[in-house]
Parts: sequence; structure tokens; C-alpha cells
Amino acid sequence: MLLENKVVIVTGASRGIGRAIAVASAKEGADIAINYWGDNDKSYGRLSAVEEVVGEIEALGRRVIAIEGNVADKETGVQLVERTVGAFGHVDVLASNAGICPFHAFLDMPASVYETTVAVNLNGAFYVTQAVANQMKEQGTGGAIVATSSISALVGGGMQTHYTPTKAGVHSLMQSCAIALGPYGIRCNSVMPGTIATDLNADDLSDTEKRAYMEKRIPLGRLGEPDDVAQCVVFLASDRARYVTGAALLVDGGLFVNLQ
Ligand code: RM4
Repeated sequence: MLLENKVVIVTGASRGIGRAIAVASAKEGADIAINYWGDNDKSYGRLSAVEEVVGEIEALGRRVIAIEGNVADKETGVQLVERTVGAFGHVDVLASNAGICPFHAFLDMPASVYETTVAVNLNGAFYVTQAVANQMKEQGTGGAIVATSSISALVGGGMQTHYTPTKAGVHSLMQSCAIALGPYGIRCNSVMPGTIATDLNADDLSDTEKRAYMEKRIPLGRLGEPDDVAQCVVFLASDRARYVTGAALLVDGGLFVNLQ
């Protein structure tokens, strides 16, 4: 078990990549604190997304707590640490995953769309990383932080002018945190997912031509799945990556390198 008895905080964990990270970490022996924002509605009598992932983790025999909070609010990171330490006694891993990507044209993009995207994706990653890193330093036993950056840290998107800078910023945040936190034995790395089929891009990929274009561009011939990313996060969080910090791992099926 790669994360035996570790305590893992995952932000944005009710759906998509975050949910996959939480479940994959539980399968590797971790207890989980999942963060979510506004995803606990029990519409149409269904279990909420949060209840579904909590149930999935409990069925694996691991402990789990669910903590609502918008990571853009500095206090959320503090609350995440307090609630997690209160429940499990310590924190070993942070998967800083929460992010949004409201596709929008550049020229008429309202300031609110830009500012909200920066607040959640970049400010949120900073605040949660800072809160967890302070707890890890106080614990004195090191730790691992893995941020969900993106292929979009390295290349652009015409409808993502607000989004790609935040993903580049998340990658850079991990590089600088690797330096700042190395003396405390805290490793900081990022994963760079390519086009992974999730709620984040469901609308965008409902355009069959767009979906076919993306699939054609990927050497492995398929869009990614959330667990494709989660497995890489587990590796970077585990002791198998004990000498890896300040690094970034592309998880994109070869999309980035495929010019021709
Ligand atoms: C990723 C990448 C994908 C897009 C998602 C929303 O960073 O740009 O192509 O579908 O964001």
C-alpha cells in the first residue's frame, strides 16, 4: 500500500480528478479529508456527489470527512487543516486540486469570470498549500504536496485566456514551494493533465467535432480518465517519489509533444 495510514487532504474532491485522487489514495491505505464547494445538493432524490464519494471511501474501509469550503477564501485552508487534524491527528499529503475552467472568449470576458477563475485556481492553491505546509512544518515529519496544474501551463487555449495563466501559476507555485519547504522535508510537485473527460469540460467536449479533434491529436488515441491522473498523484505523494520535488509530470497521452 503506497499510502498506508497516511492522511490525505484533497480539494475539489466531489467530482472528476479530485474524486479519483481521493478514492485512489484510500485504495492505497490512506484516510481522506475531502473538500468540496456547493456539490452536496440531493437533487431528484439522488445521493449528492459528496455522499457518493464518502460512501465509496467508507466501503474501502478507510475513514473520511467531508469539508465544504471555497478554497478562494483564505479561511478554508485553515479550516481544512483544523478539521482534518481534529479528526485524524495529522496531515501527510495535500492534493491541491480544486479548479474551474469556464470557457469564455477573451475580448468580451467579464472581469468577474477572470477574477473568479484566478481566485479559485491560483489564490486557492496558494492559501491551501500555505495552511497545510504550516501544519506539516509544525508536525516535523515532512509531507508531500501535489498540485493539479495542467498541460495548459505549457500551451494556450483561445477560450482559456483566464485559465491557462492560473495553471502556469500553480506549476510555478510548486517549484517555489519546493525550495521554501525542502528544509522541512516537504516535497512539492505538480501533475499536468491533458484533456481528461470530466464535468469541467463536458460542455466543451459535447461538441463532437471538438472531441474528435482532441482525440485525433492524442498519440494514445483516447481522452484521459480521472484515474489516469490520480495514479500519478498517488505516486508523487508516495515514498516512491521520495527524491522528487519541484517537478511536473505530464499526464496527457502524448498530447503536448504531438506537433506532427
Ligand atoms: C485542461 C485542458 C483541457 C480542457 C480542461 C478544461 O487544462 O485545457 O483540454 O478540457 O483544461
